[in-house]
Amino acid sequence: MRALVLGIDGYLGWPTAMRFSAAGHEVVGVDNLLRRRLHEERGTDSLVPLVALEERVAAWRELTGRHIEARIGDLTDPDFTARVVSDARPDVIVHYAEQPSAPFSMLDQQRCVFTQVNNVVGTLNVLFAMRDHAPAAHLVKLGTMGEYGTPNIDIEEGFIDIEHNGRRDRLPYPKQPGSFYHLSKVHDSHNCMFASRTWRLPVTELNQGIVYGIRTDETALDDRLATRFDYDECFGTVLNRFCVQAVAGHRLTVYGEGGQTRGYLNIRDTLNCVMLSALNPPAPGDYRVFNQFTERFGVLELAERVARVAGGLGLPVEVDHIPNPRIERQQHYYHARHTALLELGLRPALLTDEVLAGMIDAVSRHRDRIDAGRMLPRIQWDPRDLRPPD
Ligand code: NAD
Ligand code: USQ
Repeated sequence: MRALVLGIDGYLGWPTAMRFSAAGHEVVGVDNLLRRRLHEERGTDSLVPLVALEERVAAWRELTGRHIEARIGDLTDPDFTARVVSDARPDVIVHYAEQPSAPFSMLDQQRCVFTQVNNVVGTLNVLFAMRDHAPAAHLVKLGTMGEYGTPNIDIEEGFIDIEHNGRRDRLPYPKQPGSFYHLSKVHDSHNCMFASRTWRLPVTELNQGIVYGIRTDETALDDRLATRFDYDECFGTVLNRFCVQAVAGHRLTVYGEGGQTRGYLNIRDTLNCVMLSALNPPAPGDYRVFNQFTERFGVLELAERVARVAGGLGLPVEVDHIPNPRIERQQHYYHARHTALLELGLRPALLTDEVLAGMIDAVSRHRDRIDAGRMLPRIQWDPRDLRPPD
């Protein structure tokens, strides 16, 4: 395959590009380095040191003899996006290139508008570029489980059969997202579904849960191939944050009651799911949705597991309940179907104590880079709840 990876410099994009390249596919990638810029702006940084994108690509070539072509540019620029898609002539486009942080999108009006414009306009430009230059290409678009929210009924994979006033139909599953970021993904989903139906584009939407993990087969080859690993309140996801907090000896920051239940998956499974989707494309005009996670956990349950495993490694740490800066249900029903990827052949890498110990160990190697001032959240969903920073 010729694969175009959008967001190649990101947490998931870089390991994905290497995985496709390792499997013998041709890879072109695009990034505007937004994620690195936002960290600079906020004074935060990846726990794992990162080399520049061009150095990553050069190291990959030096170590494997394989070439990845990386292009710097912004998908919100329609001419750039059209040029990239036209030049790359992709069979598959893996689209990660968005602003992925819910707290960042809730910071203020400017960050909210930026997130929605960046994500929605970028995706629209990709869809138009496909229509004009690569209508047979398969779009694998990263959505998120958070699009569905936490309804009091089972969550299906994208669509639900509904009977209403004696008639039946299969309709898009209702969306009740919990942040302006998650809303941007809902808007994307609608645009992708419409473009797929209207222009006969094959589209797979991967409604992904929360990703954890630090290593893949390819990132482990050399320090220069490492992917980013964040633990600040904006860009760090919860399990990655808990592992860093445990190593730093910081009380684990469970927001509120901790009954918030979500789907989770190992970064290794993100790569497997994306590859399985790419190798099994839908027909032209088909828009399908896969829920991409392997296990569900409550936040308190995760914190308690991290504390237990860290304690066993000689890192005693306590679990703390701090006021929840988000507006979200803290005790709720959560049961989401996730069988489509299993049926395609996914063999999940589950979160065993051994995996958790491996993450904590990998984090420990960079303990001198941990900024303890970055553990407590300051961004409030409702600014009337503003408290002075600790
Ligand atoms: P990331 O920020 O590390 O990666 C996204 C990359 O896209 C960054 O390198 C960024 O610079 C680039 N980018 C953003 N806007 C761009 C633009 N307009 N033009 C060009 N490049 C642009 O984020 P991630 O954690 O790797 O997430 C990747 C995707 O997966 C996102 O779409 C996110 O919504 C989704 N997702 C992530 C998770 C998770 O837990 N990490 C879970 C579910 C869904
Ligand atoms: N949480 C804590 N303590 C913390 C951090 C978070 O209790 O220190 C709680 C949050 O309140 C929330 C849950 O943990 O209930 C998950 O938070 P998160 O920051 O790990 O994840 P979220 O904001 O939902 O966003 C992340 C990614 C996003 C992706 C999403 C998948 O940043 O890109 O879309 O996970 S999902 O949640 O399934 O929508």
